[in-house]
Amino acid sequence: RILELDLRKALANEEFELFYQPLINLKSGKVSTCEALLRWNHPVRGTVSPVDIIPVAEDMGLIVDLGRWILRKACVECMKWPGAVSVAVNFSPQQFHQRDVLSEVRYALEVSGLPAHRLEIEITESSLLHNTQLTHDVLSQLRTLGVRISLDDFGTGYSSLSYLHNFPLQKVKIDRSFLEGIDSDRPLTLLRGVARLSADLGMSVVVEGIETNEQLELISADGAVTEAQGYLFSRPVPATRIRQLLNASH
Ligand code: G
Ligand code: G
Ligand code: MN
Ligand code: NA
Repeated sequence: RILELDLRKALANEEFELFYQPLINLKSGKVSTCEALLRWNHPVRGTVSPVDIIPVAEDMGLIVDLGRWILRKACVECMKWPGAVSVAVNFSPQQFHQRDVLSEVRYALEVSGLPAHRLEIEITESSLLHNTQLTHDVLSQLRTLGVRISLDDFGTGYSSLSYLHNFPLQKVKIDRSFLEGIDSDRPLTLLRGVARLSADLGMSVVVEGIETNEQLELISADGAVTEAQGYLFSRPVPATRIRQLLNASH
């Protein structure tokens, strides 16, 4: 387990970096959004994955400060991209439920100059576990601000279809576990059903973890899925690389 002191120092010393992975709009074939993914360039351990960082940062209460840094950095980077490419930022439940989440978001938009409609906030089902008035209020206020909310990793954890219509969400990202075996024998029924339901509820639908052309064809067939993300298009890459990639394709 990572030393907490290390993590605090890392934030002060700017040892964190954001990588970006594109989401492809299936109609236009162009990049619609890039998701920011945290990396830590540890002086001794090398690159540390967010899987090892985020839970520790949550336990020590550092996630709010770290999340603030991530959000601002991602908004600033997005301003350098061509066209109207959006940025998606992952929010941990603690970050989403912090008292002044709305002013955090408003401030990040203000200092970066990024228009609100180019920011997507990715939350997971665990952020919606407490179906309280407060959760609804925060989601509604973010929507009023013009920011879009995306439900990440859908189909893992405590998945409830009721989330899809009980909360004001603009996008659902179907977890890559739904793809397991679809190009061999397992039918696509479940993935297609969730995609169709989400589309009928007025949401954009992303399938994550696309690695092969066969998978891409299978999910594109009935038009419910609007975007795809995965190694087939690009792995997460550093900021300079995503800028080159976007400039070359826009
Ligand atoms: O980039 P990678 O595939 O290693 O990410 C692993 C996990 O870490 C994913 O579930 C992703 O959502 C999460 N993660 C990556 N970056 C961030 C971040 O900036 N904030 C939060 N809360 N989670 C992140
Ligand atoms: O939970 P979240 O969706 O934010 O996690 C994103 C993670 O998924 C990142 O760590 C990223 O590296 C990983 N990822 C992205 N595309 C693919 C893919 O096509 N295949 C696999 N196995 N992992 C992927
Ligand atoms: Mn995500
Ligand atoms: Na995901």
